[in-house]
Order: sequence, then C-alpha cells, then structure tokens
Amino acid sequence: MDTADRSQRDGSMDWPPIHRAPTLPPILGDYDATRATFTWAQARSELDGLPGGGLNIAHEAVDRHATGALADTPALRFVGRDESVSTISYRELRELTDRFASMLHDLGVGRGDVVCTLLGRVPDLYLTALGTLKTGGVYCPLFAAFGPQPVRERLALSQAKVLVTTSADYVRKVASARADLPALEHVLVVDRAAPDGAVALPDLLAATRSTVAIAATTPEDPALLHFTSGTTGRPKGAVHVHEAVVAHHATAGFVLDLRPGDIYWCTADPGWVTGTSYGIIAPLTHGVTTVVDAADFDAKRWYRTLAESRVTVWYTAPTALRLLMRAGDELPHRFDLSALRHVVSVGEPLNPEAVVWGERAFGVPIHDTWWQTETGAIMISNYPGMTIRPGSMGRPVPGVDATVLARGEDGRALVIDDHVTELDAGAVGELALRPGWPSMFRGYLGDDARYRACFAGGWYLSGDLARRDRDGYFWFVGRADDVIKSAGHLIGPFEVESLLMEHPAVVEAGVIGKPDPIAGEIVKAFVTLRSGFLPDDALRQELITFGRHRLGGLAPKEIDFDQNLPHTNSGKVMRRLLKARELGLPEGDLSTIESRP
Ligand code: 6R9
Repeated sequence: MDTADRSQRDGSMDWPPIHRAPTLPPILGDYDATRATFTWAQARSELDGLPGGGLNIAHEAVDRHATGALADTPALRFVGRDESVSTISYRELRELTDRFASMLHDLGVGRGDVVCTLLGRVPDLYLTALGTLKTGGVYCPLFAAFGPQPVRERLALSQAKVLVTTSADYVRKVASARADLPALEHVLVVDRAAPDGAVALPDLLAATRSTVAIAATTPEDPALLHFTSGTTGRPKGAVHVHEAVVAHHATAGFVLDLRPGDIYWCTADPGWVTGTSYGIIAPLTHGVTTVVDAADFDAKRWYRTLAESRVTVWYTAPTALRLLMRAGDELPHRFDLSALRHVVSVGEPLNPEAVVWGERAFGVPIHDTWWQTETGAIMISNYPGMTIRPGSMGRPVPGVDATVLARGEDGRALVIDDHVTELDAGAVGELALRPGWPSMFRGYLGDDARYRACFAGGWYLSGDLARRDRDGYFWFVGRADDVIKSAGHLIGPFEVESLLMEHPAVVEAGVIGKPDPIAGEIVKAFVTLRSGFLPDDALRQELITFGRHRLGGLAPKEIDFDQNLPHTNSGKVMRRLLKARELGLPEGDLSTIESRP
C-alpha cells in the first residue's frame, strides 16, 4: 500500500528545486542552526508579558506598541467594499479596544466568557476580538457565510454570552432560535438601529464611561475558541490559551519574515483559524501594518490591493492562487507589485505549478505552510531563503518535531498499548507532532474523549497522511478521514448529511469532497429518497437551495440520487467508496484515495 502511495507522489519530485536569494536577509537565516538552538522559552522572552508574570495576547498585539516608536504606525488598513481606505494606528487601536473591553465589562462580561462574532472583515470584528481578550474573555469567530444551522449549533456549543453581528444576520440566522440559546445574554449589532432582542453596539460604546485595566490573564487561560470539523459528530471547539501568542509571534518571524515597516496582507477570513492567528494576532505582535479587505476574491481587485497598499508580505491560499493563475499571466504585470518580498500559502495542497507560477507572476516563488486549527500556528513550512521543493509543505518550524507514523487497517496511526511506529523516509503514514508547542489546543470544548483520542504514544495525531523525504521535507498525501477541504475551508461531511436528512424527501445522505481543479474539492452529496419522491431535476434544485439556505457556505454544490448507498457492516455510509466511484477508481484499496486536485 505504501509503495503504491509512494509511486503516486513521486511525480511531484520531478519539479526542480527553487532557490532564490531573498532581497532582505531573512529572520530565519540558517534553518539547521536555528533549529538546533531554538527554545520556546527564548521565543517567549521576545514578548513583554504582563507585570506579575501574566500573559495576554492583546497586550502583546496592541498595547505594547501603542506608546513609543510604533504608536502612529497603522496597525490595520481597511479596504472597504468600495475600495475606500481607512486606517487605525496602534495608539488608536489601544484606545478603541480599551473602550470595547470596558463596554463588555459594563455588560458583566469577564474571565472565561465566550464572545462570538458573526461579521465580515470590518473594523468591529477586530475590536471585538482584541477587546474580548483584554477582558479575559474567550473570542470565538463564526464565519459570516455560515447559514442559520451552523451558526446556531456553534452558538449553542460555545455557550456564548455575547454575539456581535449585523441586524440582518441576527434576524435571519439567530433571532428565532434565541429561546434555545439561554447562555446568549447580549446580542450587539454593529448597525445604528437594533432589531428586537439586540442592542446597537455604537450606542453602547458611546455610553461607556468606565476604563478597565487589561485582565491579568495567565498563559494557560483560555483565549480563543475555533470550531473545526471531524468525520463524525458535531463541530469540535478547539480551545487555545494566551500562551499561543508565543507561537504566533515566533512563526510569523521565521515563516512570514515579518518585521516593523512591513505591509502584510492575510487573505483568510477570521472565521477560520488562519484569519485569526495570522490575520489578527501574529502581525500585530510584530508591529506591522495589516491590510484587511472586506470584499471577496476578484483577480483585478486583489492585484490592485497588492499594488496600491504596497504589500510586502502576502499570506494566501491555493484556491485563490489557482484563480489568479486562471486569470492569466499578463494581468499581474499590469500592476506594480515591486513591494512584494515574500508570498506564503496555507490551507490545502499547493500544487507545484502554482509555486512555479508565483515566480513568473510575482517574481517570488510561493512558500507553502502546513498547520491546523488544533495546532494554532504554522508547524511545517518553506522558509524564505531555503530551497523550495515544489509540492512539498517544507520542514518543521524550529521548536516543533514532526514524524510519520505507520497506519493500521482504518488508515489512521496504528496504536498498540499506546505505542506507535515511526516510518522511515519515503513511506506514507499519519503525520504526527510532538506535543509541547505553545499554541497547541488545550481541549475540545466539553469533549475530553475526543481530545484524548488525538494523542497516542507521545504524539499528536494530525489526521493527515504524509511522507517525508530523506532531507526532512514533508509531502502531503491526503486526509486519513473523510473531512472535506473546499476552497481552504474545512467541512465535516456529517454536518451536511444531518442537514440534508432534515428535508422530508431524504432518508439518508452520504457527503464527499469531489476533486475540483480550482477549489481543491467541492461538497457533493448522494441522497436516498423516501418513497413517493421523484429523483428529478426539480427536487435536486430544491435540495441544493435547501442546503444553501440552511448551511450557507457549507452547502453541497452537487447532489446525486442513489437508492443504494453503500454501507459498512456497522451501517455507516461508506463515503470512501462513494468517492472511489465518483473518481472512477478501483474500489478495492480505499485507503489510498487522495484529495489532491
Ligand atoms: C490552517 C488550516 C487543516 C487541514 C489539514 C490539511 C489541510 C492545511 C495544508 C493542508 C495540504 C497544506 N491543509 N495546510 N493540506 N497542504 N499546506 O488550514 O487549518 O482549517 O483546521 O485545516 O487543512 O488537511 O489537516 P484547518
């Protein structure tokens, strides 16, 4: 099995390595030397800490830059939908987030309370995130494109006390479920006029009189809650603590090469972990200017933003890069991208063509990075100045040990009496990390068993399949489970199947990621109909609309009818078999099915 996997993946190694001398000496100059001497304690010493030994992300991100040389540097540079630009300096960001924290304090929000946002990339989202951290509360971003179903489920699971959103989203996605959300005490809308059940945030902020000091959080106090998905069951709330900022800061140096003076753009939405770890926290801890674009992808607009904001470091995703590739080689040359020093990617497999195309389009190759909601920060990466092997995720960041573990029958790491077996170079297995880095999740909210199941033999098991080569570069092979990655967004098939089964026509559903040349995968559902329902186009359209309405961005794009869904002995729909059939692959060895586009 492993031999077959290996031969499949060796194609990627045909791409010649890329070595390009960086224009500035990179922060991580010598990988091996840094790795040999690096300690997390040393990384921690680059942060301030709170008097008395505490640690608060918002202090490291905002307050420590608000006086002194960086005070008037723009911390956030917002590009509105209409392309109007507004900035908030570090000094202003301190004042605004202090006020936000005081307002939350007046509402009775404090240590450990969960504050969610359901907002696009607008200033209020950033103020909520940092203001919440200042109160000692836990910030939990919800993706604005979620439909009512995922929003309600996450609000209930998180026991959120406060939701900051728009009137329209509150009315459409939350209001009618309020009775089922007893913990939700306050809904704050960013508009001036609040609907019933909500309060206008601008009024509350204007009325705030108190000034509260930043909470004296300890490094192990919860700070962030990010929902992620598994193969089965409800979404999992990964809990991160203030100590995570040590990893955010260190990796943003080593990997993103950030330093004061940089103009940095992370295109990920804060509704997903990248948009919070590297779209809010990490760049602010480095005192750089972070560009935030409220609008969705548009090739010309993105090139314009890169050019007009004079972006120096850009963190983006393979789907976006493939869309830019499709827009043509000529387009980037119409814009002045000369400020761009470093381009980095995350979230899904980055195809070697895209790495190489980056050189042509931007004059710099694209540096892939790998990590997960659970890891909180980048774990494996290509570094500026290091030779890139196109198609490889790179090498573990200093302070992180990664390995590849032998698999059992179910495709996951084989664990016998809490022992696992590390594989040699070349063999495919489950990618695992040695626990101990600062941004490792500290639990899945309310689900200890699921958390414990992520560890075996002294390793954190990632759920991804990979192999490493003789020089320690890691190569992504696929997921060991059925989780879908569509345009970089992680989608649990179970959540989609459950929703489809709420439709009166559907008895059962099996949901897979169907390979797609741009999005990596798209969500495809196979449904079995109740007798009396006709499998026609009208019903197909109805189900697609039903999905879109209730799930929003998680909804299936394609639906097939199938009255004979394949089942395991225990009665579960065999998604892997559905996928094999969809791809026209032999149905025998299902463990090797890949999700690469
Ligand atoms: C940061 C983030 C995590 C999953 C991960 C893997 C996939 C992420 C990747 C990649 C191939 C890369 N993934 N980076 N696959 N190459 N460079 O994306 O977190 O949303 O939790 O997703 O994404 O499957 O396990 P999250």
